[in-house]
Amino acid sequence: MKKGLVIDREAQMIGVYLFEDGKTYRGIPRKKVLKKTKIYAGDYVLGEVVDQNSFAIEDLEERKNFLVRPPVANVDKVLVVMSIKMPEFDNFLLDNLLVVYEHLNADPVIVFNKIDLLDQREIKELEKWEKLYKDAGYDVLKVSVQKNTGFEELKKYLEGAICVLAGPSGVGKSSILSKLIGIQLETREVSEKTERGRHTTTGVRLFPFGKGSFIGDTPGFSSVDALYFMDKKEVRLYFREFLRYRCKFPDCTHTREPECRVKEAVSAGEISCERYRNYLRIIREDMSIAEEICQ
Ligand SMILES: Nc1nc2c(ncn2[C@@H]2O[C@H](COP(=O)(O)OP(=O)(O)O)[C@@H](O)[C@H]2O)c(=O)[nH]1
Ligand SMILES: [Mg+2]
Ligand SMILES: [Zn+2]
Repeated sequence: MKKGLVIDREAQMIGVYLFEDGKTYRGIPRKKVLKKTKIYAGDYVLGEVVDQNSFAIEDLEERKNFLVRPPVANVDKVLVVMSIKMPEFDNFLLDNLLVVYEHLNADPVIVFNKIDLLDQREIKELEKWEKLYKDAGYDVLKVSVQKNTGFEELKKYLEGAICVLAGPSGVGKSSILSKLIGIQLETREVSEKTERGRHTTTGVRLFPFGKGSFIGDTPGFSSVDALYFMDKKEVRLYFREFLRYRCKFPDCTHTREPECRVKEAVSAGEISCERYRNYLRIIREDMSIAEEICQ
C-alpha cells in the first residue's frame, strides 16, 4: 500500500497528499476505515491510487497527538509566534502556550517575529528572553517577514514536520505562513475574533512547503489558560527546566515542600524567576512564595 497525508479536510472532502508523487488525490475512505474513526487533516493514511484523481483509503495510522482547535492530527511542531513590540511581548501567555502544547505532545518552538522593528534597547530585551528560553530548554528562532530574514533557518528547522501556528493576534502568523509557502492567502484568512472562519468550523488545510514540511492555515490558540487543559498538579511536568531536578518528594509541587530542588535552583539563579513566577501564577499559587527566593 502507498502512504499519504490528509492535507485538506472539509465537509465531505478529503484531500490526500501522496508522498510517492507529491500529488493530491481525492480520498475515498473504505467503509471499515469510516467505522473505525473520523479522518482529520494530519492523518497518515494507507491505500491505493484508483484513478488519476482518487485514492482509496484502506487504513489509518495511529495518531501521535491531536489538536482540537483547529482539528489537526500528528502535529510535530507548534510555532509559538511572539513579538517584542506590536504587540508587546507577553511572557505569561507564552508560558501558558508552552505548557499546553507540551501537554498535547506537540513540540512547541518559539519564533520571534518583527525583529526589524527593534531598536538597540529592544534588541537587548529580545536577547534576554532568547537566552532565558533557551536555558529553559526551548528552541528559539528569530525572523522578520518584513525584511525576509531568518526564513532559510526556519525552513531547515521544519524539514519533514507537520506544523501549526499559535500566538496572539497581530504577531504575524498569517504573514509567516504566506512567506513559508510562498502564496498569499487573503481569501482563506480566518477571522480570529469570531473563530468562524470557514476553516475553523468545517475544516483545515495543510500546505506542503520546503522539504517534506506541512503547515496549517488556521492559527492555534491566541490566548489560553493552561488549567483549562489539565489539572494543577500536572503543570510542573511541562516546565522543561523543572524536570532536570529531583526534589525530596517525587510529586513535589515546588511550592511549600522541604528540600525542593526546583526552588533551590530558582534561588541559585539556575531557573529564572520570571518562569517560576509564571508557574505559580498558572497554578493560582500564592506569589509570595517567589518573593522569598527571588530578589
Ligand atoms: N514590521 C513588521 N510587520 C510585520 C511583520 N510580520 C507581519 N507584520 C505585520 O503585522 C500585521 C499582522 O500580521 P498578521 O500576519 O496578520 O498577524 P496574525 O494576526 O498573527 O496572523 C500585518 O500588518 C503585517 O503586515 C514583520 O516581520 N515586521
Ligand atoms: Mg492571522
Ligand atoms: Zn520541588
